[in-house]
Amino acid sequence: MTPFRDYHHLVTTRPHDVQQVMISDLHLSASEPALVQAFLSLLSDLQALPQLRCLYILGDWFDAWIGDDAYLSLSDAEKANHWITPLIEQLKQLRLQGCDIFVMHGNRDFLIGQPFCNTFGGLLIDEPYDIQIGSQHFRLEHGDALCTDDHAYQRFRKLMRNRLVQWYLLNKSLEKRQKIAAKMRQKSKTDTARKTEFIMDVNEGAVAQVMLAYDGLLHGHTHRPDIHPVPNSSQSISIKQSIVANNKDDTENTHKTRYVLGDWRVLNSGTSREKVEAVIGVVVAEADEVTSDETFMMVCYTN
Ligand code: LP5
Ligand code: MN
Repeated sequence: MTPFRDYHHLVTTRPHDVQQVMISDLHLSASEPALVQAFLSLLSDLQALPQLRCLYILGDWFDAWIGDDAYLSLSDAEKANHWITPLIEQLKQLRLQGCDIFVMHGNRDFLIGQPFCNTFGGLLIDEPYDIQIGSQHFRLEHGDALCTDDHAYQRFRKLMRNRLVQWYLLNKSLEKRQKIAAKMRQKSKTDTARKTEFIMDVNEGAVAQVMLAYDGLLHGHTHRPDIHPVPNSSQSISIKQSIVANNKDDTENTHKTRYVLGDWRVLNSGTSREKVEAVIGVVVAEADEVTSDETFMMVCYTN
């Protein structure tokens, strides 16, 4: 049974409670119109939420981003027919309604710049990004930096995040950049086919380390949506002592939580009505108005 709640339930029964929404790994491209449509549907749903104040896009919004100029340098006529333009229009509308839009880099779109985000009034944010949800301190990140067992990827990441390398790449023509991106995709495909699932997941030690200062960690990238309890290492010694002393395991209060957002999936690819599913994060106001607290939950969004 899925541990995630149904998103439309929230829209129809608790629209006034939804305050923030977190998504990642949409991998949007011209070649997957069903995903683009699903994102537009989500944006239209979000516009109907009166209390929504933040939308976070936590990386890999696009399947491959070769530079803002690929879109920004187009003529008005070209932009008018471009698949990205309706997204910008809907995001602009959401922004006008008072919702802040935060964009974080992923491993596919690390070249997104603030100039592109300016087209809809969004803000490019660095990872990790800290937010407070109720009494909980959350860390938001894409998730690829936590996959420390994937040494080949970490070397590639370090290179791609180097400012000088990015400057060098961005100074190449768009055609050349398209070719480089295609080569990278091809190499990544052959490499990932050979890597084990374990290597491509987050490293538990890396997670424990970054979570020392947080109550919750929220990331995407691994395409394994789930909710994981993480042992609270600062308390683990005293818990063990307490278990030994009292012969009772009071671990209930001793874990933090790692939430993994899902990638956006076309469920019935090739059919006339393709359905998309995505596990997203939602922050809702608690029913108790006295505390005016907020809670994070993972919900399944379908269109
Ligand atoms: O992407 P995904 O989820 O399948 O796999 C990732 C890791 N792969 C990547 C590489 C990207 O997919 C490449 C696409 C980027 C396109 C846009 C950028 C355009 C910028 C350039 C513009 C000029 O991130 C994969 C991980 C996996 O997640 C799980 O975590 O394992 O890592 C790899 O596969 C890395 C490889 O093992 C090593 C590096 C391959 C790239 C070599 C480049 C050769 C081309 C040079 C051309 C001059
Ligand atoms: Mn990713």
